[in-house]
Amino acid sequence: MQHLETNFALSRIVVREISLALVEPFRISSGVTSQRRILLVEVIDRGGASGWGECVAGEEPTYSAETTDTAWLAIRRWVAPRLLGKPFAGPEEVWPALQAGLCGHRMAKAAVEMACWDLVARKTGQPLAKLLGGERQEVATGISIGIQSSPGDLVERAQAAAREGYQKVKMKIEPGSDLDFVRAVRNSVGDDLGLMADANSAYTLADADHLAALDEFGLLMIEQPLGREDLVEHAQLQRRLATPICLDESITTPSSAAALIEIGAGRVVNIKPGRVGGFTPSLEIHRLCREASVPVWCGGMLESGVGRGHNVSLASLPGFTLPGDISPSQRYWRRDIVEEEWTMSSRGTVAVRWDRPGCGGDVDPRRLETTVRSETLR
Ligand code: OSB
Ligand code: MG
Repeated sequence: MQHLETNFALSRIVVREISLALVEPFRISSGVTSQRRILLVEVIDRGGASGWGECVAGEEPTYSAETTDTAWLAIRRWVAPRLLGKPFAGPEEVWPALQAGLCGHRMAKAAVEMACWDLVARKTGQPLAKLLGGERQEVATGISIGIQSSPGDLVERAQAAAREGYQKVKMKIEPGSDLDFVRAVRNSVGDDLGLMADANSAYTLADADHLAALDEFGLLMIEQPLGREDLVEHAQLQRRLATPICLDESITTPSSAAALIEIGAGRVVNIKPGRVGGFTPSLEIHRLCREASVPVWCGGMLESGVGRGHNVSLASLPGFTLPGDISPSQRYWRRDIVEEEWTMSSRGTVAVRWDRPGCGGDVDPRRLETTVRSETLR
């Protein structure tokens, strides 16, 4: 018999920072990462059930204003005190409690909010995918390849990814490493492989003609060419490009997704639950986009197996019709921190873990040996 009581009250929140080396440095237009400083959050309720979350904030304020350090501060000072001891009827009540009178800090909020969803999934004996309304048995997988030193190096990476079965190859671009790189890859892999480029805000509207030259390569989309606040400029750019624009950094709330739809600032949305404040706002963005027939896919932030489990669970929802940045554990880590590493089939899919409660990423306590600091909030 399953217990389907979704109510809970948190007695403790444990915050941990772990240090994990990427198997290779990951370079994007806004910075390079080789050693991740990952915040893990464990929420424990009065009955002893627990759930895990992962904060996607980076080490430096390059992708967003939030960092590992600001998230640590925000969680202990403002996020945790709003939740500890308070009765919730279900995980969907957490987001409103974190919104009222607490601006921003969405990555910090998301880590805890998603841990609460995981807790309720575990406590009620169901996969997180089910609790979220997911349907898919497996999710389509893409790879995100960092900026390489030459088109030849990028071609090698892209060809290897195609051989491994990835359904989509995303190339990071920036001024000086764009047209020649994308052309070389398209010429080498042929027309059938889904390709896209991600600029992480490296361009301005003055580059519109230059970006329009990407149209001939038949990209699935170009991700976040302009600044995070530049919704209007993205709409202007979209009118000059055949290639669909997908927004990442600019989508921080359901309102920004609604704005994309309303003004045509893009035709695709990258949902990263860790960027928008958690699952409740993610579900709202997913709903808005579905209503408007805007396809969404689940982005990644170089997560460990915990955040990956959350992303896989979310990507099992029906509106996620494009391959996500949800690569297998091995693409990032020599050894992931979860008991069962995430793997990819030769068809480029990752299986949703319908066979167990929670997000599917169960932390292996022995792998927390790289903990740099931890604190129990009560
Ligand atoms: O722009 O999608 C991005 C990683 C860190 C910060 C921003 C981005 C990324 C990625 C990595 O593209 C995707 C992944 O986790 O594989
Ligand atoms: Mg991106």
